[in-house]
Amino acid sequence: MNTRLTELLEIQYPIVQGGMAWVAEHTLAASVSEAGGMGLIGAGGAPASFVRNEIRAGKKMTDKAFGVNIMLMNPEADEIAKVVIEEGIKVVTTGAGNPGKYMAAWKEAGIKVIPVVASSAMARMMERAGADAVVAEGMESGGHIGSLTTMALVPQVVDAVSIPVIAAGGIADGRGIAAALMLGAEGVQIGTRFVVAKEAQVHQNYKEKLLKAKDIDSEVTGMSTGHPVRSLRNKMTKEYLRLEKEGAGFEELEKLGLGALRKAVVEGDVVNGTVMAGQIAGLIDREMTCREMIEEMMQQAEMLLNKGVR
Ligand code: TUI
Repeated sequence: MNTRLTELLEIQYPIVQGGMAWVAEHTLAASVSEAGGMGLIGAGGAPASFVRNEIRAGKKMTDKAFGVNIMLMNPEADEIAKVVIEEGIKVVTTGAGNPGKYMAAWKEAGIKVIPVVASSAMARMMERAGADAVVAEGMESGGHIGSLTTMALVPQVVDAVSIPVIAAGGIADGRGIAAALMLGAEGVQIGTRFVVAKEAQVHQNYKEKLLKAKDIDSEVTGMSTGHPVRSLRNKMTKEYLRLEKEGAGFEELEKLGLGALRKAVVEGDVVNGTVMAGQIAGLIDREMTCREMIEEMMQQAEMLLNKGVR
């Protein structure tokens, strides 16, 4: 399937992998790119040196291009912005902020820049700043979220800009991909489903919690701090929400959140850690390789788009 996005990124399928902190390491990124999508290493909250090592490890696994997602609240975002240039990365997506100040240097280096946006105003601003495409990410997504749903956000962003739009949030199968294309998107970003990819170096406890999750099992914490985060309900989210209700301060809440994602993804503590996942987790019930996932999703999407029936 060809869209302006597949042309822009020179990929076979219009599927971009979410830049998930801790989860999106070089093995996952290389596997998604090898399977014909655009894999990404998620910088998350990691130091620039860690990101550089991940990039180098990814290059050893594949000759295909993969990108880097830069979470802009990372204290080392400025250094990571330089690392992607030095390492010859061709695609950068950004999250949780405005990447405007890096845009000129990235464009100069020939990098395709794809900011994640949560509103049409932000999409327009990014287009003016030189973005090559945008990811319109709805609040069905896991992790840090905006306030609009994918269904409402995507067509409004599509109308607001003329660059390609990538839909994200709540997409994990061919039906979601077909629906996103119907809304005017030219590609999709998929996160939650790739967490349970066979290649994903994620603790088995995390994968199992996600595989068992039902549609109503995610919760949004951090509304009061201005950093809303969607994750699967557990002791951690209950405690966080209780503290928020009691009016706990920003510092106390941030302290509770700090390191909690790593605790779940790497150490497998899915009770006290943060198990970020999107609302579509309920649809995902088995581990598959990235290639199996991508081929199954694209086959289903193409059948729906060609025939208009399920
Ligand atoms: O960034 C994400 N998802 C993330 S980042 C993350 S790491 C983290 N861990 C704990 C607390 C906070 C973050 C986990 N998941 N998605 C992309 C995204 N970006 N969603 C929403 C936005 C966004 C929101 C507001 C982008 C820009 C924006 O406004 C920009 C501005 O500053 O004007």
